[in-house]
Amino acid sequence: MNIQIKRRFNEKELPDMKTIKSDAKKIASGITIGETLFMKKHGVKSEIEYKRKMMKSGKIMKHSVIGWNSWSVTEEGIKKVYNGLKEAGSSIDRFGICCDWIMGVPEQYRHKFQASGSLILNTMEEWKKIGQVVPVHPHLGDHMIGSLNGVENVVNALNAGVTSIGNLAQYFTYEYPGLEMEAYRTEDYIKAMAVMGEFQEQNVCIHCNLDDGYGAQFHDVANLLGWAKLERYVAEELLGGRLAHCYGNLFSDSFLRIVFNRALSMIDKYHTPGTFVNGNTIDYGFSMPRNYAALCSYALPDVACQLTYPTGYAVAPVPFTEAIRIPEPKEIIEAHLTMDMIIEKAPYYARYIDWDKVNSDAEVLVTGANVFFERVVNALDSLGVDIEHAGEVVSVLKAIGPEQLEIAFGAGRKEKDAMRGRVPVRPTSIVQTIDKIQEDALAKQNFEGAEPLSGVNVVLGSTDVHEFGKEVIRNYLRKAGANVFDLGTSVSISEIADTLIETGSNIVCMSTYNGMAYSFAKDLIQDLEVSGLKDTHILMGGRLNEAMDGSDVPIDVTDKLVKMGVNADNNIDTIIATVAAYSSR
Ligand code: B12
Repeated sequence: MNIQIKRRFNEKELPDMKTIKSDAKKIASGITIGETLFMKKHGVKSEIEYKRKMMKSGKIMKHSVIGWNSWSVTEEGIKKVYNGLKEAGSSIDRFGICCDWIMGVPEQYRHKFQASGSLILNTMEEWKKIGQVVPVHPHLGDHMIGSLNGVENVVNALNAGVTSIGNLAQYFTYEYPGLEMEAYRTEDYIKAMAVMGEFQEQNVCIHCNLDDGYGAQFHDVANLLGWAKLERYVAEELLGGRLAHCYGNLFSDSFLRIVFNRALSMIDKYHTPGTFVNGNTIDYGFSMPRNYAALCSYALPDVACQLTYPTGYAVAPVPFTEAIRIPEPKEIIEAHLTMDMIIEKAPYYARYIDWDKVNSDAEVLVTGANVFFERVVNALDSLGVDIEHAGEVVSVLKAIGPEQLEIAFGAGRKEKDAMRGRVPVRPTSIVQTIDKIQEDALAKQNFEGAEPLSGVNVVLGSTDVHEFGKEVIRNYLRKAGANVFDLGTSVSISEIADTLIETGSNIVCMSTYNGMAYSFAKDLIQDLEVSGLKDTHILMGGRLNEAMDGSDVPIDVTDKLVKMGVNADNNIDTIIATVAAYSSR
């Protein structure tokens, strides 16, 4: 087996599972699940209990992501959304409170990181208030577990009455540049899940958004489902928890969404209600009428599926401004009112959908997923990994990575010329979407056989976890003949400077999405000056915004970037001409 394992620590040095579990038991004994206003209103002790009631009564639940940058703004925003919906005769069941990645870092290291503009709970008072503002379930999806601060976050969240905590997926894809604590992180990760496992009977669930982790990087949906099964194996069989999945951001094929929903239910032996089906955010762009249609196109099948097969997944009306910036309360309300109409009309569609076809497509995925799962587990075993040790399993899977897993163990038939050497059982939507963006951009260029960037060295990276913009730019520049040095995601400024020196390049292309375009550019320019690289040309693209001058949401900083000398055209169609003009060939 030709597998490269990029280990960051020796997994055999992790404490054994008995120690992890007994630590978790001790920690759990000091926790009392708090009572939220939501629990009081609905007479339940957990969100899952509520979901089961709603599933029985055939009610569709609704979810919104809330991502403001301070507790006071969040508190006020939550009230505005709740009251605004109430006045309009509508409602919301759960808020996905989007915390900043800083929440995943222990207090003593936080000064080393730049906040990404989402919520940071600074005091115990703020933690306690999460469930005491309005009677809506507070879901903590991001940057709780899988980070460097999982156990502490889980303890605080459970004490506050939060009974769905994530995000299992982020262990695999989110990084904390400059803090190399992978062994610590892995132990903390599995311990945090084991603590939640202690509350399994009280219906606490471990949340995982598949699209936030390695799930987003598979090309074949069958392997993605097999990956979901691996996650279940770790969280449920090895750590005693209950896993609630979430997916959807990257599913633009409306019917694949429901096929996948059915398939996920088929591999869920404990019948844990899912957290939510996220909206298809990838199709959202800058045209509001198109975004409006995007919502309707994904929401109809999502609702129809929940009406026919209630599996507890809340549906998510994504605000129409999704591709521009973090939404304001009124935009969240508007999207809910649109979703309400969809919920009203979905029964007409549900009864004409060919559910036999949906279920048989789902079964095909399950068959593929089982193949992938078995192959991966057997391979881990033969590589000497203790497959009963959650920490060994997750760290080695992370070190192998989705690309190798898919190439070596994918369910698809082998074929030399296929992407990753296998014909997907069913290709993922994201692969189709990215291919289309690239094809459209290339169709507008006419290289006439020549490679306009031949011999040009370009350093490329993304400031954060978003990689698709970078991928498209990389493939595009390479097609034009450039030598692209791709530094990957969450790139640090020192890596950029080092690579510029090593490659002799004078061009940096950075994708940035997390609302830190200005600060990143400012720090980069300063660092390049200090390193004697001030003649470097910087191009930036993605979402060129940042919360500045007291603003709660990110505002466009294109002009500021241009003033600093950064090329902020953010345009794939002009990038070749721009790079050619900058090149010092
Ligand atoms: C996919 C996605 C994700 C995926 C990323 C998966 C992955 N492996 O890349 C996941 C789910 C993981 C994710 C996570 C987050 N996301 Co996100 N995500 C998106 C989404 C839906 C699509 C972005 C994308 O990839 N588009 C596809 C690319 C190919 O198209 P494009 O962006 O238009 O790129 C074009 C141009 O911009 C340009 N371009 C891009 N880069 C470059 C570089 C150069 C040099 C040039 C010249 C041009 C250029 O060329 C491209 C092709 O035309 C957007 C919403 C949206 N619809 O845009 C939110 C969005 C970008 N995410 C957002 C946020 C806030 C986050 C989180 C911080 C949320 C959180 N608190 O956890 C986390 C990130 C956490 C972290 N630690 O970094 C915000 C950003 C808000 C802002 N800045 O105002 C957005 C806008 C959603 C929103 N409305 O809140 N996200």
